[in-house]
Amino acid sequence: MSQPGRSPNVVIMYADDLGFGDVGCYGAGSIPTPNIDRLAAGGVRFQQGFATAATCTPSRYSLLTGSYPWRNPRAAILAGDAPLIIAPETATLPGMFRRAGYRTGVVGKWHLGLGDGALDWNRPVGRGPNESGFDSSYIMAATNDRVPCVYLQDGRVVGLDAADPIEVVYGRDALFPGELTGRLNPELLTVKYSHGHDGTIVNGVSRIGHMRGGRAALWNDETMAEVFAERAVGFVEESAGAPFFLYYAFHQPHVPRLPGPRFKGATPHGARGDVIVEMDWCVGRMLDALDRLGLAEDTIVIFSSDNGPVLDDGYEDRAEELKGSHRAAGPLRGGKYSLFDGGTRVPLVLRWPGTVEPGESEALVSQLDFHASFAALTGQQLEPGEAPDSMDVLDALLGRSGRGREELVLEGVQGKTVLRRREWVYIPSHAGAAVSPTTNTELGNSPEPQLYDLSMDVGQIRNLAAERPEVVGEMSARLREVLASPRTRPTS
Ligand code: NG6
Ligand code: CA
Repeated sequence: MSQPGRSPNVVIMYADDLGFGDVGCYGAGSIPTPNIDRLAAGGVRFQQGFATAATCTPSRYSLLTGSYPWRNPRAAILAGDAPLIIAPETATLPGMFRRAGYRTGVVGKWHLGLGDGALDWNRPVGRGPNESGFDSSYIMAATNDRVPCVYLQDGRVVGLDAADPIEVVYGRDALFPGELTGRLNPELLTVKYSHGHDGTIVNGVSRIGHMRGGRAALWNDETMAEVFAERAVGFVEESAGAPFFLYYAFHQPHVPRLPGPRFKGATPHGARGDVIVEMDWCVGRMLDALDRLGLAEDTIVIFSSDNGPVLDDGYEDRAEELKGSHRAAGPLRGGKYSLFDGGTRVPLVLRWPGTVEPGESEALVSQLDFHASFAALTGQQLEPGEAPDSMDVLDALLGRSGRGREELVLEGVQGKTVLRRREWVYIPSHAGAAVSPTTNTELGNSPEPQLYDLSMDVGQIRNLAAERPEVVGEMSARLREVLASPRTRPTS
């Protein structure tokens, strides 16, 4: 039977490629993030909060469906014109909130695909956020480095001039006649690319993919933070009075990093640091709005990131050169794309003033668990097959218990997985480069199995696989079992 539920508003603010060490409350000394720090000071700061994967689309898929990403072969970094990867019958996190009587909205980065293939951007694009449980949406389709560089509101491109239709095509050689690209017109670039990103030039920056037309609808990278903040705050203002769920997905600090003028020079680390300060300002806008509307005590605010950090992700913005002593992943090894913890262990803060005691938690929790946990909070039973891997760790999320999960599967890239169990991390033998030649990230691939004891080796330096073959044997059998099972949440 359902328990009588509560219905606080829930706002999830979700950074893109922000590392475990990238904000003040997680140890960054040279990137001022007063708003995220204020959020953390009033809430629970998790030391072991995880995204499910080391890249965006898989992590977001898990956040919104309560399923591990490796269950869906299409949950991999998507092109900007990819079809929606959330199947129509899938129960989603916003759908669950909607069932509980919430108004639901998404603002910011989507990157889960739109439509069913062969998209026409000049008409309603078909299936997307509004068909996945959100009552309203104001998004970018994919990433800020992928075309089309336009906003979509409730499935329509914003500000499109019918006389200048948009066309989008992916494929390196699929140039439109006369199109200006990074590859052929590098003299036009204000930010140069270091790898990939040699397609259509928009605002002096070449992107992945090719587009033409839609000129009146093109976004301005330097005002994107304000545009999304405006919409996110607007959603809260319009919803005040009924419970709401807002998924506010930032574009920072993903490449290309183009802060608004007032954030340029905010840190000694160049654009990467500066856009983190800009993102912090966005967090502040949201917290201020909740205060102004008298909603702070009725609202659970979560801040987290979709995957770990990367410095050079394809543009020459000097992130590596200017990093100084800043360690984007903090004490963790690896970063975005990595099987090591730097790929998936991210800042995770939850605040609910008056209900949740501020503090720090060592509980192992995953973004995967929001679905079952908030279903429990709002007094709902999950339907059969709903959120099959999401666990109710509400007590841990609300800081009432130090016990979260016992085990968690983590994904690097391309469905390569790792098993975390209590203090142990087991990384099976995986083919591929040890270090990415383009991003310079330690990927965690090795022909040898790896085993780390995080209780004494948070940096995953000392491989204990040879010393502890019995742990390797158990964990490898368990990982195979989990990967083969249709659900990992116990049914009772
Ligand atoms: C990679 C891009 C990278 C980034 C990533 C997706 C190249 C060479 N690299 O393919 O720049 O866009 O995809 O990032 O094109 S994510 O955070 O959305 O997963
Ligand atoms: Ca990301």
